[in-house]
Amino acid sequence: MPDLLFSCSDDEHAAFAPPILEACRERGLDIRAARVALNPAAVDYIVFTPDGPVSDFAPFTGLKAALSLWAGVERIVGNPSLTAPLCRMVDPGLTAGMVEYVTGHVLRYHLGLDAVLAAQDGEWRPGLAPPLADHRTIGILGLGALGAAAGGALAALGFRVVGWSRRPKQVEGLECLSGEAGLIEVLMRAGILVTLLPATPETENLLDVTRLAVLQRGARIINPGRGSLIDEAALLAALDSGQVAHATLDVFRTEPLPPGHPFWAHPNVTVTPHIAAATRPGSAAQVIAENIRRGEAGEPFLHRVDRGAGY
Ligand code: NDP
Ligand code: OXD
Repeated sequence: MPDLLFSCSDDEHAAFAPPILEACRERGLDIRAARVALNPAAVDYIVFTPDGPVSDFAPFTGLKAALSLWAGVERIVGNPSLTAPLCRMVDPGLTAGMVEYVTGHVLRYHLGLDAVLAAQDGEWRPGLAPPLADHRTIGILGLGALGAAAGGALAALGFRVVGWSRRPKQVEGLECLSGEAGLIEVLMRAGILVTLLPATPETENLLDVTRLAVLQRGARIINPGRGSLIDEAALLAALDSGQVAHATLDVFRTEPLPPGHPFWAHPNVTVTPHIAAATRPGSAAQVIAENIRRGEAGEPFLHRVDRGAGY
């Protein structure tokens, strides 16, 4: 009988433990689950979030895998005490949420919704119809589970979508680029830029003063990836100069975003509190249970993190 330890917050435990145990039962897995490991050496799997108590994995000598409830694993991937496989979360529910967040904020910019709402002042102004989607190029940095899904949804709406990834790849409906030259081309062409990259040493400050300057003047940025992708001072300067017309930011170097942070009061910044896409218990439970089944059957895990690449 595999032993499962939940190392997450109390709220996460309350939301995720019942559907995970149910999904395990559906797979014929009889699981012994605990909040506290009385015998760490007997634990087979740890359901992990950075909000939980476990940060030293050394006592878990029999661990078969750490199963992250989060998609982003930057707070665990470099942990030297974790030698067992690490699997990140790829959850259809989370992906659907990200598609909706990105599509909604792209459409806000595309349709000029802020100006539309502000212009209801009694004066009839015809002739201000926005361009159609096929006149707008959206850049997506990161073509993984989330970037590819968001890009696909935007392409289905008619937008021209040009994406960028570490390795060359093909995503239906998208123009896909890679490498430094590919990045510069995406930045030059994107009227709206969406950043869905993981936080790694390579992506730290990817959007710095030089690369922000490559964007079309008046470009918009939507960042539901990680705060570390953008040099904050460079972004604030680009917003002040009009090089970047507006930014919608969901993730930050420090979370919660401190009350005095300039992003809060900036007229051209929309702050959302890391809500772009939550892991959904029902669908995520299937992913966790499937990985436990695979571990018990000696099959390869789903969504295993490449520790060298950092995601
Ligand atoms: P994936 O691992 O599936 O995809 C990551 C993408 O980034 C891949 O296309 C990868 O390239 C690319 N990439 C990684 N490093 C580089 C690099 N150095 N240069 C160019 N491209 C690079 O991740 P997901 O799509 O599932 O998630 C992306 C991120 O979204 C997460 O890491 C997390 O930070 C964030 N997130 C935010 C949430 C929120 O609510 N705000 C919710 C969930 C996730 P390649 O294809 O070649 O591997
Ligand atoms: C995640 C997140 O990584 O919520 O899952 O940001």
